[in-house]
Amino acid sequence: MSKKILIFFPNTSNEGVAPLAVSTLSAIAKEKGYEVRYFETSFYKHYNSAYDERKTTGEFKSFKDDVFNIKPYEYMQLDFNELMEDYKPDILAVTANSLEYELFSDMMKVLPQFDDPKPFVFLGGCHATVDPEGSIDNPFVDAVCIGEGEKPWSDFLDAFEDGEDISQIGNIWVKTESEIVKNPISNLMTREELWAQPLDFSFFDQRHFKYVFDGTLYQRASLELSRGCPYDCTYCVNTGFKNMYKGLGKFMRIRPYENIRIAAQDLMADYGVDMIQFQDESFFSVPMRTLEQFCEWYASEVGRPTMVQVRPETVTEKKVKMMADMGVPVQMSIGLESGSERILKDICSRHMKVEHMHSAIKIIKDYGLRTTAYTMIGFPTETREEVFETIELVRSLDLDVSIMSIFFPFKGTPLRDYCIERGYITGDEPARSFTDGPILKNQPMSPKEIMNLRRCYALYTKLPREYFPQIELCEYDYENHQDLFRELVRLVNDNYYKAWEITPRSLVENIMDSSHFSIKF
Ligand code: B12
Ligand code: SF4
Repeated sequence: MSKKILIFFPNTSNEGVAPLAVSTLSAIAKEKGYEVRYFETSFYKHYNSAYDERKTTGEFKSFKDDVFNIKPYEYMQLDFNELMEDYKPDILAVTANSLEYELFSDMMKVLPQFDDPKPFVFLGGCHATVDPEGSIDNPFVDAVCIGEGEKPWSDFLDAFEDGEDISQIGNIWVKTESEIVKNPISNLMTREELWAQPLDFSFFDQRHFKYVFDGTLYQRASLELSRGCPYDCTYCVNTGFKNMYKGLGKFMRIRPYENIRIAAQDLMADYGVDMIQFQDESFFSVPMRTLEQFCEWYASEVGRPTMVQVRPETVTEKKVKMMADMGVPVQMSIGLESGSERILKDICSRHMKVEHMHSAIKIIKDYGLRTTAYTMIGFPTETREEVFETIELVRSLDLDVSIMSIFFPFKGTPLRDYCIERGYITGDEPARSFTDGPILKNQPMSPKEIMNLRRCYALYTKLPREYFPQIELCEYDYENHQDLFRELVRLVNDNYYKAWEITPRSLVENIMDSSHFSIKF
């Protein structure tokens, strides 16, 4: 009988996220003959998530969790326990970033004890990579995978299947009876190896694919054109990954052309995908020839909307024109982070001028592409005046969507070390969402001021200046001005996100398989 795997994604949001890690792990395991099932926590109501918060503060409009069939939070643990008891997996494979790791740990604590043999709990993903020590110390974890998992996972499954020694595999730390074996990190995979395995999207239903873009409902899926990022922003986990992999191969790899063509064709044919989101951290960092080939191919063979993420200083008219010439709707997400050049240079190590951001956004808008920009608040040493430099920058850019997050010093990032050295954090604080309160101590702005400013970000950046006195009332005394706040958010929603609107009826009619949706209309 084949061995059984349960892949577990402890998602902390109600967005239908379809992680590429799940598709990768599952494809490799199934090819080896393992039986694979999947459990995710995405469709149990998570309260106070960043997603909810952004909707109530007017940063974006979303239809998703209003129509998804979301179960009460309390059912999440019950369903997980029941599945674990019924299915009795040999391996529990967990993929988690730092927020999800916290949820995983909490859920394992209330899982009933297993009769021998208990499942082998294998943790991988971003959190295990940036905090392998903390992760392997977790009493529920048997092994962690650091960094890229394709090869270690494959080697592990071969050994596990045959009952062989699993303690000598590169990238894996594993508990044995006497010790914790910490194997070194192997070389990064080459671009040929990295995407060799076709992905398995079979665990994902309509909730993971549906996406509204400019008033139309699409079937969206994710792919990578490249992996790795050439920059070194101090707040970013990628910088930690890059340092970890120093001397172990090329960090930024470009996907072979034929490989991405086939992957996209499969998604369109098998899952009816009509929109592709590229998960590359810095889409315009691929070589010009790759981009030319991409645009030619995407326009002729896919011809559907797409979403990419770009750095301001990689944006040139030539590249944007190529994207626009594809003749499909394109959304460009762009990390601005701050309107203060001091914060950008001295704190974030982003050596760019505010004028770069202006020119990048101007080019993107001139070619009629949609813009979504990301900013942050609560950087170490940031002042209120600097936050207003960010707000003024965003106002002047007239973006389609802009989202502000509260800075959190994730493990593995240089800015975390900076914060610990200066006593701004102890280093023991659990990860928290980008809309939860800040954790840095001894800052020019109090945590309350940061929270209040973030809450009013959409208002400050979208509404005409004559509303500022009213916004200030909401900012300084939210408790007594909640009605006014809701009214101002309604104003933003009604006036700035019109293109996103879609009627519930047409939504339902568009959904091919409505069994996963609760009809509330
Ligand atoms: C695409 C992406 C998203 C997408 C999809 C997320 C997803 N879960 O798939 C969206 C937009 C939804 C998203 C949202 C968020 N994201 Co995000 N995201 C990314 C991004 C850019 C790429 C991830 C990806 O698909 N990589 C490709 C896959 C194949 O790689 P992978 O997931 O790392 O998996 C590999 C290995 O880790 C390993 N592996 C993974 N799991 C397992 C399990 C086992 C058993 C084994 C053996 C191996 C293994 O093998 C895989 C193949 O090599 C990363 C940046 C990055 N470089 O990772 C940030 C990143 C993961 N995101 C981050 C954050 C903070 C978030 C948010 C919390 C932001 C927010 N507050 O809204 C949310 C969380 C939402 C959620 N529930 O997932 C941070 C995480 C930091 C941290 N320490 O936790 C990252 C690292 C960004 C950054 N540079 O700081 N994100
Ligand atoms: S450009 Fe983006 S992905 Fe790259 S290091 Fe900076 S924040 Fe991270």
